[in-house]
Amino acid sequence: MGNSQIVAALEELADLLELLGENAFRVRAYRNAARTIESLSDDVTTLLADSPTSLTSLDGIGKDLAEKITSLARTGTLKQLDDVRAQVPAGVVQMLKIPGLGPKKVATLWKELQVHTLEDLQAAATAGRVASIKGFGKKTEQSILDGISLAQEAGRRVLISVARNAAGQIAESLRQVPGVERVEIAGSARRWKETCGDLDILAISADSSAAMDTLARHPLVEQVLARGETKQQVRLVGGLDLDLRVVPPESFGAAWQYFTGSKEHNVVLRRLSQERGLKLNEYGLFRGEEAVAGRDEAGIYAALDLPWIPPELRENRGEFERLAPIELVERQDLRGDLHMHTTATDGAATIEEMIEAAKDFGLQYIAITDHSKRVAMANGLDSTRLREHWRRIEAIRKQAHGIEVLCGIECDILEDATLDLPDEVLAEADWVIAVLHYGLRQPAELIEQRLLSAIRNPHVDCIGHPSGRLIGSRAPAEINYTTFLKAASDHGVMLEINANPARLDLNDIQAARAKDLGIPIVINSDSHHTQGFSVLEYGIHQARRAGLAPADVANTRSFGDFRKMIRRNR
Ligand code: DGT
Ligand code: CA
Ligand code: CA
Repeated sequence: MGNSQIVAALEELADLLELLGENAFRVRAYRNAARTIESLSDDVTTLLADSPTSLTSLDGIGKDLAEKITSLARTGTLKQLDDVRAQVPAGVVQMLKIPGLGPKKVATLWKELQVHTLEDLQAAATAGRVASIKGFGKKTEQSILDGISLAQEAGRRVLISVARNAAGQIAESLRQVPGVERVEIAGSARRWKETCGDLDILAISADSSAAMDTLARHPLVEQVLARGETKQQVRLVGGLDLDLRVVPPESFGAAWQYFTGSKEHNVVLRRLSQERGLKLNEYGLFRGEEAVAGRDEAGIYAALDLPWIPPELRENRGEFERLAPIELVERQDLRGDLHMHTTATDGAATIEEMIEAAKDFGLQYIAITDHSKRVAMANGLDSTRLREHWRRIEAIRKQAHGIEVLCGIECDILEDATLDLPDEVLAEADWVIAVLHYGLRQPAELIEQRLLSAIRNPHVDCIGHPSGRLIGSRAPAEINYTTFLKAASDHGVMLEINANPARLDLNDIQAARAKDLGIPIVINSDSHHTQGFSVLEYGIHQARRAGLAPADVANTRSFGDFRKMIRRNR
């Protein structure tokens, strides 16, 4: 077993023991050991090969733990883990994925209510039986109900960042294999869908078995699920599956098109083929026995009188009606980033460091937008601290060359629909993003009131991450997008696509509606450290999925032009 699998096994053991009521110190010892292994730069297997007793010299690892880790590293199994797994139903383990439920609470639910599955728990909560347990109120019961559907999804789909990362690493190592001519990512990861169910990779190779051997041995691969002549399916560490298909060069384009999907897009494409007396499948586009296209993707679209359609648009959401060549925004088009944090609130870098990092990233202008006071756990700014912060930014930006810096604020829209800072302070800003952080579960009418009153405030320039969702862990606020988008359009308020891969908020569908209404979109990183700008890529692809051209994205403009578009400057 590799280190990451050992870490996962120790974590699982700690969770299971805690569910079984094991002594808290023992449980913590396993978790600490997991952290220690996680931070090792060497493989445990290598350490053990050097010296069988080397593990006990590590922080917090005694003889007993060292034996367990050795067993995991050498045999991939641990008897104790198998024993405790047998004592805890799988459904109870799944309950740990419900946001806000730790092992202690789950153990209580399991014991008190005799629930063994998420469905059991859902039924118990619906019947009000959860709220009747000591330490669980009505509120907890409701949040359990909300969380169950998230828990049911968790583990099934991963964020696009996780998917692209894993697929990218694996594609890169396959490209190094002798005989491999070409490797490409397909499926939802190529379409940059916000979550992916599994990964799909295509290769052209004279020697498919060499490629498959390499995949089987890849450090990210936990298990080979199936292997044939042209197809291999593996499970990655963390549970994501990956399909590798080795295809001949003459049908690569057809295969890439087919396995990129989406299914819905492919259904239409097949119908268009049939209407022309052609047959389309993953081997090519055929008239009778004769292949009319298949080597490259563009050839297939061309044979059907279509422009090549960018993968992000292949969802059968109107892409077949767009006859002109499609121009979508690209990473290089982006010149500014209007949402980031510093050490003044919950960022990890100073104003100077963020400016320097933004410049290194190639940005021409930024806005520093720390939190307002309501976000107390992030040390949010009140009027006095905010004004001091702005004075500091003004002094620093005078010294900064080659980049423009706006004095901004990420201002909370409070639960009562007022803003977290007084108008006269907001009036002094260069740029105000208003956001919902708290009260996301309010009824739709209240959410609507909050968003509309923020938009009606003349000092608000932009609404940030409108729905507040965290993909897979926090449900979006219930927004009436019709009135929300109309108001933004009427008042000249920009809307953000927050590029954090767990947010991607606006989502693709709402961003497309915003475009139709002519609302300028800003794609922002929401960086909290100097490496944070790289997520802009995810925002760009979400914008592409929404069909946004460079002209639809305000921060593709020059600084001068962007500044003129800001509501307060018009
Ligand atoms: P995912 O994995 O759920 O995030 O989504 P995809 O789109 O990657 O779906 P997946 O992995 O099941 O299949 C990859 C592509 O292969 C899919 O987008 C389209 C194509 N495909 C798979 N099964 C079918 C099918 O039954 N009919 C058609 N037309 N295409 C299919
Ligand atoms: Ca897939
Ligand atoms: Ca697949």
